[in-house]
Amino acid sequence: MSDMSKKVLFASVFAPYGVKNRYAESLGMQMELMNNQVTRQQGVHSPRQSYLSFALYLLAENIHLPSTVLDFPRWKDFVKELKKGYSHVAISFIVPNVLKVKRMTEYIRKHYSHVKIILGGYGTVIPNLKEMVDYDYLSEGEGVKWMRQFFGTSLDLPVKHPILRNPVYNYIYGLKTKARGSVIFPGVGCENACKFCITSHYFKKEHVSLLPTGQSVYDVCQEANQRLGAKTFMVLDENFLKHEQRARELLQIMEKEENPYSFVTFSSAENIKRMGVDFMVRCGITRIWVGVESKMNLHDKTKGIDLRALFEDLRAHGIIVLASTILFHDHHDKDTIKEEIDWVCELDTDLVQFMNYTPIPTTELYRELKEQGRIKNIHPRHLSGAGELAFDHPHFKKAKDHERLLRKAFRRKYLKGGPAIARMAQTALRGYVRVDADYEYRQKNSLIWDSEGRSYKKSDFFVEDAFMPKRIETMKREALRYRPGLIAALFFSPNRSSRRYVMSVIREFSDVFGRGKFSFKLQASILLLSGGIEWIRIQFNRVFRREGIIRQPPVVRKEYQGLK
Ligand code: B12
Ligand code: SF4
Repeated sequence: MSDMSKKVLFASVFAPYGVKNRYAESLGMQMELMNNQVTRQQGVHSPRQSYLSFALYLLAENIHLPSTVLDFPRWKDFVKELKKGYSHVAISFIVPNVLKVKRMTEYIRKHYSHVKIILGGYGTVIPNLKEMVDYDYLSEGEGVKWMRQFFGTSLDLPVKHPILRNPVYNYIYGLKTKARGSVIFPGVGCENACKFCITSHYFKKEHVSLLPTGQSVYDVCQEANQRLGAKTFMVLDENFLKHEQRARELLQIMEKEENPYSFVTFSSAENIKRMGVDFMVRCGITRIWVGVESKMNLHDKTKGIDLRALFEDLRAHGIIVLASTILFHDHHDKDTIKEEIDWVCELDTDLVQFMNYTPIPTTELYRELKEQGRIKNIHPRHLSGAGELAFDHPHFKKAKDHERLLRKAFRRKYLKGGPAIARMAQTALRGYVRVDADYEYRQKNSLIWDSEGRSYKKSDFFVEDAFMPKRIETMKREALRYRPGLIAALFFSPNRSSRRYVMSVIREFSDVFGRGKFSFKLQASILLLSGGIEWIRIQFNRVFRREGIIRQPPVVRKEYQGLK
């Protein structure tokens, strides 16, 4: 087949998501992060966001052939798209969506027998995939290199990063707001090799760099800023701060250009500690996802670290902390699992992700449990981390308990900590106040930023820090963005302690910014009203035994001419 006759369709699995049917489950399968896995059980307070299937756009940008990305298609969109004529269909999928892929490939085989089918993504780890799904090629691990090799695109070309608006949608208290950010994926995989971690094992316990330098990350920020006006970025790199040189260079360029972008990213506790909170604030990290996993400190990344103190320090400097933890370790029984949940809640982070321990094929955990004969015969469609355990647990045998305790953990965090939105508002506000005061102090006392030592040090003469006022301005804006939602947070609070807490945050805002202008009061009233409508809709959904409103991302279709 000549290049002239080749055209690739890159597709995600078809909608609906988070709806139980012949092809997938509802539990844990919404196309949303916050509502599905982080602020679950927070009802009307849960921010609602959906993200694109990033790999598709990245792959389409990096081959020399023409292609189309079809993201979130409904079945009829997929069928219609195939009629446009493709030589290859490349599908990205994760394990629990395997039956959707099966349906897609069966349809292609039946109606377009000449089309070659390529599968990629984490779903490819399913051991007996070939018995379930009929495909031609399987791409395991990093996909850009694989695709370029497969289609004969030069491997010497630098990776072209897609410029994408993120999230796809954004609702706060039921009100649709404009998405303003973008997304960057500087690398995939992680060297830490925690035994349960599929994102490490999938890339052979290595980190594969896509944007290796601070300059290359900054260039993507610049392009996204020019094309979309984006100033904030979700950075999908498992351990962003581990790559010290890149992070430092990124900060140096932002300082030189006096152009402070902000980032939401992931890092392990050891790397946060190493890089330090001062560095993170300067670099504009506004939210960090940290795996704490268990109070038993089973993983090297948390050993010897006082997590509570670390998180307190981060929050005091305006960095919102999302701690993720695993339920149903072997050492968990009906008492210790509660202690573990309480321990995570007491870490007092803004957000917590709870997930059931899930042995995904190819991980060390899977191998260990397999050797012990403890892997249960559960269909991959159930491997979402929110349902029945896929292994025989010494103390929890009933599937109902696996679901129930996970749900309870989310509820506990909500009832103890109050709405996440109020906590994030408080962190952003306190950070702005603190960082501003620290800046004033440093300027008065001639303390200057030492890039090498990643800390402030005394200088013999005064040096103006022209960058920090700009950074502080972004922090102020961030804090103010949360403020209008606080009245709704108060009104829909679940209990008296939550109401008291939200009220204290409202007062803190008034102390810093005064009572607020008319526009703020109008926004707060609108959110209260839209929150009320959302609340009624949630109750209505509960009548039908759904946890809440299940939203679907819109179909996204994008054509690519091919890399020149
Ligand atoms: C963003 C994300 C989401 C978004 C999904 C956005 C979307 N439209 O799909 C949200 C938050 C909605 C989400 C939801 C879920 N997710 Co999710 N998610 C991620 C996350 C954090 C990043 C994925 C990403 O985009 N990375 C950036 C891109 C560039 O990298 P990549 O996807 O790895 O792609 C590279 C290669 O894998 C490969 N590749 C990928 N696809 C293809 C296709 C082809 C044809 C080829 C050649 C190559 C290829 O090439 C790419 C470049 O190298 C990963 C964890 C992680 N850090 O990777 C989890 C992850 C993918 N999610 C996972 C899971 C389980 C879920 C959920 C079930 C909920 C949950 N329990 O976590 C739901 C399911 C939703 C659904 N209905 O499908 C698991 C998958 C495990 C598995 N083995 O299947 C992961 C790995 C998290 C984890 N550690 O458990 N998720
Ligand atoms: S540090 Fe995080 S990303 Fe890295 S291997 Fe451990 S769990 Fe996975």
